[in-house]
Amino acid sequence: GERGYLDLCKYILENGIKKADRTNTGTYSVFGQQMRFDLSEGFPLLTTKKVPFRLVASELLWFIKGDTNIRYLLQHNNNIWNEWAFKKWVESDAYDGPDMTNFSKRSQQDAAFRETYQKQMNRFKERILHDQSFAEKYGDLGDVYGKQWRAWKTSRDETIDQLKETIDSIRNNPDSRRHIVTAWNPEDIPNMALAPCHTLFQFYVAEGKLSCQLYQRSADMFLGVPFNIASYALLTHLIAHECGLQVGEFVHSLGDAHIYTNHAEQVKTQLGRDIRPFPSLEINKDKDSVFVFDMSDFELKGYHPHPAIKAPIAV
Ligand code: THF
Repeated sequence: GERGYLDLCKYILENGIKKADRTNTGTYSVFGQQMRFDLSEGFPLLTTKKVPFRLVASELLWFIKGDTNIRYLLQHNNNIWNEWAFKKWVESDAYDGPDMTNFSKRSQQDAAFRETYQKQMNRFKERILHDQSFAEKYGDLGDVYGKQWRAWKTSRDETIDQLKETIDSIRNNPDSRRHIVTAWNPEDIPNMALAPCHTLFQFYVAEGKLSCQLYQRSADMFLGVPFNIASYALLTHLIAHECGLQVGEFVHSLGDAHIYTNHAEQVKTQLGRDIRPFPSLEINKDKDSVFVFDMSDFELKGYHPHPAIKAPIAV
């Protein structure tokens, strides 16, 4: 449960190795950890800080649709993937605005630059929303999650709908040990804005309950992980709902589990807060397929978290 998450954060702050990373931010890092959440005891949306469920849910629906373009996210007022598309845009030949090299770092350190950056980012968002051909070119993140889940390309030029096949196998052959979806497609990685962090997940059916385990190769404990936990918990609920199963456990296995050095203070604030009961999730009973849900089909009951804690995302 949430205690496991907080204990792991504490363990990483106290025992993590100071390690450089792709984003040049610096992290405290450990390798190989696991958390477990019993989904029958409540929906695991952390309560020691407010986690915006709306953003978790719209991102998951975007994956499920097989969409890889941030336009859908922007239409749902979800900004969590903007930086990665923006990076591709400002590094392209077509971009002729002010220099945006290292925009993430510089905007944290330089107020004048931050203003220029925000102006460019807002223009970028407007164009993605209102200019279809611009959106097709620069809103797309490449062969990221949605593509691999729904339309994995084979060497014989066929596509595999891993998510649909996995749901079918849960229904038709629940005892199978092959209910697996993988986003880690080595051939496609050069064509992704970011290599998949949540790499592979497996479902397990026993005693009428559906469990899910995720292997996450790289885990940003403060910003990403609370989203990832809630996202896979929601996916497990949706598939259980479709397959007529109860929810079991979400098992979260982590590779490089890290806390960015510029999140350490925020984590300490969070560690000082007391845990509250998890909310419960209600799903529209009139819909019976994972592929037809929209935002209005989910309702969280009894979510009373501590306030949000702001932190910069590493790009
Ligand atoms: N990059 C890094 N460095 N960490 C990640 O967790 C991560 N992701 C996705 C892709 N790249 C990543 C993006 N997921 C937030 C949360 C999840 C994200 C990106 C950003 C975030 O900033 N959350 C804020 C709220 C933001 C808002 O209100 O708009 C928060 O306080 O939770 C891992 O999948």
